[in-house]
Amino acid sequence: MSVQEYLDKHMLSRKLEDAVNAAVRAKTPDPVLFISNHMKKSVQSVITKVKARQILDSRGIPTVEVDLHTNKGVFRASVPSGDSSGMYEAVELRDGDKGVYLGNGVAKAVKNINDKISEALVGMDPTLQSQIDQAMIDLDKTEKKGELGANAILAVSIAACKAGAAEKEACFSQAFYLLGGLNNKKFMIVPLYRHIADLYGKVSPMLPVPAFTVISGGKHAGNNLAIQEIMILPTGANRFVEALQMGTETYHHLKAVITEKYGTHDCNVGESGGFAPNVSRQAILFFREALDLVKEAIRRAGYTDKIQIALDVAATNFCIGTRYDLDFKSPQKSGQNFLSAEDMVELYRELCNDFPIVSIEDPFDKEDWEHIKRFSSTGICQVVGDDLLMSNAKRIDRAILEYACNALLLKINQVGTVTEVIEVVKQAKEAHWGVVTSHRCGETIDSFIADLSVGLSVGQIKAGAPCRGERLEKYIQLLRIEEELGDQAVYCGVDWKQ
Ligand code: 2PG
Ligand code: MG
Repeated sequence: MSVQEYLDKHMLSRKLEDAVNAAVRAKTPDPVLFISNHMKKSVQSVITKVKARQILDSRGIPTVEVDLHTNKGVFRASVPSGDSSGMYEAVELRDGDKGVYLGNGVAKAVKNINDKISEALVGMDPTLQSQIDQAMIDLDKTEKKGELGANAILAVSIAACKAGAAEKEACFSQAFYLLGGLNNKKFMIVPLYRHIADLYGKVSPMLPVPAFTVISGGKHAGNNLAIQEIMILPTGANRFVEALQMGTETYHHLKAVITEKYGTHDCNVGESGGFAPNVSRQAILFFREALDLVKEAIRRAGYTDKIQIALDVAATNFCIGTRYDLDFKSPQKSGQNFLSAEDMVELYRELCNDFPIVSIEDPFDKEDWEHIKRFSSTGICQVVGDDLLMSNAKRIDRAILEYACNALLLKINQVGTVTEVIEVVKQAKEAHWGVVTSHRCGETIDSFIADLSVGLSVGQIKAGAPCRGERLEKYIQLLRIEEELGDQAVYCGVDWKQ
């Protein structure tokens, strides 16, 4: 092909002329940079390669990280993993070779990305999220993504979402320039949360209320507390930045309260950063004593009435038959600390009365539909289904039909693609449920769920304590988003149930 033929084929002189005109109209101080950016943006973006690697999550357990290459850049994502898992969630593919990372390696998932997924996605437009996700679902061919691994598929799906947002920025700003539009970068950026809102079908972005884990127990800590998490919700803040400050100050006051009562060794933290004190071992005092510590910390911080409390009981972990063993972690069980489901209903009722508890997650075993329904019908507080639902569309359907709970705990790695995540959020919102976007105990520094919570305007996010890098990355991304939205930023606050 001659040079002239090449220029004609790619309409280069026209594109160059457009770029020069746009630079003149924009009165840019740096025309060469402007023109080169403009030319780059006039090229349609396509996926050119998908490259994965095995990394470690915050617990030191292998997980998947992916670099999705387009002809415009490289977009990185990684996936979390948790302690609880169940038969209804998407399958996390692990190698199972006990001699390597104790069987937890993800080399197969990585290979699936580098070979099969990369080959299937090369050439696709990253803005077409649902087509990308469908291509991976078709390639996998199993109901729970067990062939390629949900950990492989989700990592690519998130990276594609990031690439899609970046590409929209290009198209959007090009349209502005061509229309002789604004030379103001602020108007030209399509951030990730906006792209997610577009994929949902336009919702107004909102900053969620954070549920900071301040006390850890259950499987997340080595103390004697059966309940997995006690969280604080700064619903009385006016902005996210204020919520972060309130939560963090209370967290530090709690450290002092625990130190005074039990000594510094009880300030060790659990997997999500909550303190892990050993509380008194009598059943009725069990929850109450931990809640007293939190209530006192809120008081000392000066936020009584502005901060409310949420619990993740994760009761499946200590349900034995039809009874709940509050001493399940103790090697010297007294045998005194069993409660029936009826006792548990009564206990929750009393606790909600005595403490500002507004939300309880998994108050009963994941198959104890009868008692969760009974508890939800009291209307005392928000009842969140986590292990109960496993973010599974069919389980959510059943729970909606049976009025089993009234909020979804959204764990994106139990779903497996961004498109399906959006679908389950729609499902929950149509039922007028609350939605809590959730981290996992094994996290990475990927902050995708922060953008997701804003883009889908879910109202609530739980991402652990206001400390430890992998938890903070989510909260700090929310700070950045609030800053970027400026006057347009809306913090859910008292409207956290959305
Ligand atoms: C939960 C989560 C997050 P895991 O139960 O809500 O705290 O825990 O990731 O261990 O399932
Ligand atoms: Mg939970």
